[in-house]
Amino acid sequence: MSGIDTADQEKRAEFYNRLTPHNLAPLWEVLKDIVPPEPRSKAQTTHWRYDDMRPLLLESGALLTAEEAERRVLVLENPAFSGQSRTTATLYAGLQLILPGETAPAHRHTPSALRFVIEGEYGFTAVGGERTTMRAGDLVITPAWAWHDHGNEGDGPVIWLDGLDIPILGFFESVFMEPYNDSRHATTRPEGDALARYGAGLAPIDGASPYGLTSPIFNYPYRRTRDSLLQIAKAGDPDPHMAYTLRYTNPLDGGWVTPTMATWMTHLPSGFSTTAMRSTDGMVAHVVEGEGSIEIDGARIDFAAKDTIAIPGWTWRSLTASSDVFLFFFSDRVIHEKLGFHREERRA
Ligand code: 1HN
Repeated sequence: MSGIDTADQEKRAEFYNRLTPHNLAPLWEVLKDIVPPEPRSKAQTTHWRYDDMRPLLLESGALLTAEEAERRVLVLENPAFSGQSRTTATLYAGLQLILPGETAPAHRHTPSALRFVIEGEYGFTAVGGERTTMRAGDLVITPAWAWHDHGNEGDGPVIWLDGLDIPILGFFESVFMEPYNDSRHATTRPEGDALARYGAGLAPIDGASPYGLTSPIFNYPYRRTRDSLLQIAKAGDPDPHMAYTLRYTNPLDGGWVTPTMATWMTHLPSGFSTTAMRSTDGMVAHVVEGEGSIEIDGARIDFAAKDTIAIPGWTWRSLTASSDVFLFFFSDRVIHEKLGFHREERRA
């Protein structure tokens, strides 16, 4: 409030002081901050280079086992939220390492999780009694409250990007977990069962969704995703803003694969640039293949394969590919849509 004289200001300040012991505060002093004309993300644009992270992650592998750590992960912590295990305002991401022969013990928790596989051949995740082998580029889902453990039956390190909705559930003070009574959950179905039942344009004629609000498919293989993107690239020009983009879907309802996190993949052919757009959802971008750059509110980041970038909500973003690029994204868009405040703008 400007243009008031000192005496009035002092009167008001004195009034505010008398409000405090009553646990009261004047809205008019903060109204413009708590409800601004445009969303203002507190998150910072942040770039994690795989070349920097990988040696540090492997160093952690010499310091403690996956069993000791329970989950041996380096959190991609946004500098705006130091110490809070947040990558964007609402999402958590981390790089997880499993060395040959190790087990990340079985447990379950209220947060939903996704894994985007970066390297390694013989890593696996078991979800609710079914195992899936984790190959580079695969999207693996662990639904809320489903038992899951991870292992590595190869002879090299297995590394993936974890994405969880922990800060969202944290806001609702609903984060909790339970350890399983054994390091691995018993296998009750053969590998590939879920993909056969739900991932072939088919679904069981009887029976409810086995994981409620989460997709019953828990591995979306990169081979299929990549093939689809290359196939649609044959059929027409890339969209000016989205290039070639397909979202991962829950086959039972056509919606997003988890109740909180939206996931999609974008392919930019070499030399293509997108026109700037912005949306309210904060996102994490991971470079699967290729090199290029992303401009976020005018600041340019040059990226290489396996890098990860935090993109705050409501920032203008545009992409340029200097080779054929494949980018994996996850964001809190599901929540924005469900609560009716998702907004998007595209520059002409
Ligand atoms: C978790 O359970 C996993 O299952 C990864 O691999 C990261 C971060 C916080 C809490 C639980 C996993 C996690 C996590």
